[in-house]
Amino acid sequence: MAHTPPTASAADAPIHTRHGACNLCEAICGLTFQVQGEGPQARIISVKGNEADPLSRGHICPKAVALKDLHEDPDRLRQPVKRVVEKGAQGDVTRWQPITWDEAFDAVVEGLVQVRERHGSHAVGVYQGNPNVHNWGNITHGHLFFSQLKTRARFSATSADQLPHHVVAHWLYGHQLALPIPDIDHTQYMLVLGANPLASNGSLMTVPDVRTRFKALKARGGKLVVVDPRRTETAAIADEHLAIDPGSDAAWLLSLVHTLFDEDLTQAGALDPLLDQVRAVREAVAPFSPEATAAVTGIDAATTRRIARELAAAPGAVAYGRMGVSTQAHGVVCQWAIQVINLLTGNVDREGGALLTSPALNLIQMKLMGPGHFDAWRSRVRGAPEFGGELPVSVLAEEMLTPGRGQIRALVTAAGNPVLSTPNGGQLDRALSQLDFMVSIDFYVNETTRHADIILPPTCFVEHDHYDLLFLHLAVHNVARYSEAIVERAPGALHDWEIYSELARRYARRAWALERGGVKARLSGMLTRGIVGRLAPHRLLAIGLKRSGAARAGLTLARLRAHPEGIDLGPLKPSLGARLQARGKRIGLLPAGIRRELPLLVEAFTGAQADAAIAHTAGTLKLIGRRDVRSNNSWMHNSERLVSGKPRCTLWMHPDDAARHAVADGQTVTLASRTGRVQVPVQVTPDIRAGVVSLPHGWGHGRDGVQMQVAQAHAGVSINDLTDDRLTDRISANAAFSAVPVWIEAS
Ligand SMILES: Nc1nc2c(c(=O)[nH]1)N[C@H]1C(S)=C(S)[C@@H](COP(=O)(O)OP(=O)(O)OC[C@H]3O[C@@H](n4cnc5c(=O)[nH]c(N)nc54)[C@H](O)[C@@H]3O)O[C@H]1N2
Ligand SMILES: Nc1nc2c(c(=O)[nH]1)N[C@H]1C(S)=C(S)[C@@H](COP(=O)(O)OP(=O)(O)OC[C@H]3O[C@@H](n4cnc5c(=O)[nH]c(N)nc54)[C@H](O)[C@@H]3O)O[C@H]1N2
Ligand code: SF4
Ligand SMILES: [Mo]
Repeated sequence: MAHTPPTASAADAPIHTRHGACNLCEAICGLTFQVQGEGPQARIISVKGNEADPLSRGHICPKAVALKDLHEDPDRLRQPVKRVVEKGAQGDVTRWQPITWDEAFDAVVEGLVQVRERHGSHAVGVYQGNPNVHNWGNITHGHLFFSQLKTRARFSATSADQLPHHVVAHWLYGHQLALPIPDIDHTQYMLVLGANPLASNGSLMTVPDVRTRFKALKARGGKLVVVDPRRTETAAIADEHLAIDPGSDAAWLLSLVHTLFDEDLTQAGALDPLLDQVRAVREAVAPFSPEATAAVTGIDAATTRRIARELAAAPGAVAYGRMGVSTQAHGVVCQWAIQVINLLTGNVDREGGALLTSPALNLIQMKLMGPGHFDAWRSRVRGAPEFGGELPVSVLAEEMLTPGRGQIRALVTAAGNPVLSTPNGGQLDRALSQLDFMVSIDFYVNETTRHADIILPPTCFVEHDHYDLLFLHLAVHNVARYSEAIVERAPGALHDWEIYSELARRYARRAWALERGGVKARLSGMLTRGIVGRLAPHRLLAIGLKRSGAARAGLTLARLRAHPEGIDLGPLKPSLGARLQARGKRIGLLPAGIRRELPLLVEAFTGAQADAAIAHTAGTLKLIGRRDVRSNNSWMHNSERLVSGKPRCTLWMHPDDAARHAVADGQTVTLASRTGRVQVPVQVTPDIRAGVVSLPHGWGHGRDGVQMQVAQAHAGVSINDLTDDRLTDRISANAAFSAVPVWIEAS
């Protein structure tokens, strides 16, 4: 059903039903809202799962209802603000002064242009946070502004997350977004490493209602195996749980590949004719027998060999690894090995294995997203490689703190909270306070944006329309879904895309003389920005559907509007082989970056060094993360209903470790690392591997100047005050959040 037409907006005003989606996490559940009244005063009175949604089938989690809280949150900024510091008797007092949009845009452009004029374009940095990929207006219009900054200092949450997936997809399949998605609804065997979809609702696997899908997998005789140092919600419902030692997954995965060769289990299936360098992989993994790596992984050789056999024998099996194996020292090797396992067992591009999706608007096929490039340049201070034009966020603070040409002196943060979400956030916090100029596009004064000179607040999710440009590429079932805004925005409020459009326009005018290229190139840039900038995302969607051929097949914007619950486009089908062949491409199984890396790991994973490393870390604990279904990274803790109940920011510790450190359940300890220390209550539980402790991320709202009252009352501490910007994936420099050495300090 489409929007019911507006009528009145009093307290006894009629109630309307509106269908939309939830954009908080990758599950993108279909929602049904009850809205009372009309116009900006309308109130959301209920949020439920939409049973008619072909993907989410009525699923919902507690966070969806908090979309209403976000809409009503008195702490949410509704007008641009400027930070004013006044000298008071007790020291400096910071005040946020409301300003007009006109003043705000001019101040932002002026602040950025001045830094660029004085220090060069790379002195202006950009950090784009996670909601950028959940809010389509940022994807359609953000680049109009950011591309003009002509800076290499581009950063995003990608390098605190899934970067290794993109590097491997780029190497193996020729495109950063060519990510085969587990066919969870048809597989007979699923090996899950470092992911907890029961809490996260899936990632790089858009899978609403994952519990029901796992149940169905088991009901049809399939098997679920979870590899995680913690007995997670997902591990608890699995057939088998292997509590691996954090950070050692690469060794274990290499042993699985080793076993596939060693026991003659490879059968590459339909993609076999496209595979190159199979023998080279066989040779490269030869040293990593399950017997040789067992000491490092904590998984005995017989189990490893059995899992390899089970994977090879199942009629449709898939290995899937996410955060826990991405954000560690060997993230790229892990993700590479996972693809190799799926390829060598014939499970890539096979029903029940891992397949590419067929979204109505395919960013790869339409060439709207580039294939990616790796190591085309490196960061100034540490020499970390770029990927796809972005540098890893682990180097952001040092690029601000280290003097010299190219030092970052101004920053734009867009829908991100890097103080709480990036490694060694405490250092970044200090670095932000030293910038010459900072602007944040965000609706909260939070741990990061409190450093901004200007904050530009966009509308919130229920106030704008939505088409999932990205996550429909990652869904376990093909659907197309467009939904209108649920409630009308307040007068004068701007959507993210409008903010970018206006910033792009004003920046181009002011920075005309700084732009590279001749007058003609600059004019054509202005023309594109002028045209695209004025087209709302839904107009671009309509054009995209026409260009992609989807409209000809009946998928017009009008039809999508008529079906806000979504249109079922069917299960995943093999297409990767055909797409590669069409481009004359083959799959080189051993990319140069991996060929160089594996020999360097032999000692650490199998030799005397492994034993030495184990002995060396004996005095410390290994820190890992944790997600809870009621949190959403760092920014939904201002909803009372999501933070009520027992505090969740606790340190999980195994009873053996608690006994060794003489720590009781509930006791507050000081946990320290190279980068910082926090005080946190301990939760003693057998559901974590001995020697490992776990803290959730996204907490730590107690910092001065944060203006989120509910979150501050449930502050918790930030795990990223302990994680380390120097601990990164050896290949991509992605943040390594897993297995950070920490210790308990005597208090
Ligand atoms: N409720 C909720 N849902 C979310 C989010 C949220 O914050 N809250 N965030 C969203 C985002 S942005 C993302 S990217 C996804 C992430 O989705 P997931 O990848 O499913 O995220 P996690 O729940 O963090 O799962 C990571 C798991 O890895 C384990 N782990 C840690 N270290 C290691 C290791 O060295 N080896 C192995 N094998 N396992 C390890 C942890 O114990 C944890 O269970 O979730 C999304 N969904
Ligand atoms: N130790 C550790 N650290 C982690 C992780 C972990 O598992 N462990 N997980 C990592 C992962 S997977 C991720 S994705 C990152 C997330 O890292 P970030 O993206 O930096 O952090 P978020 O908490 O998602 O912050 C989102 C910000 O966007 C704002 N926002 C929300 N919606 C919108 C919108 O529509 N428009 C605008 N303009 N702003 C909006 C919010 O107010 C908030 O300030 O954190 C990473 N950090
Ligand atoms: S699982 Fe929850 S947060 Fe994620 S999309 Fe669905 S309702 Fe929203
Ligand atoms: Mo993420």
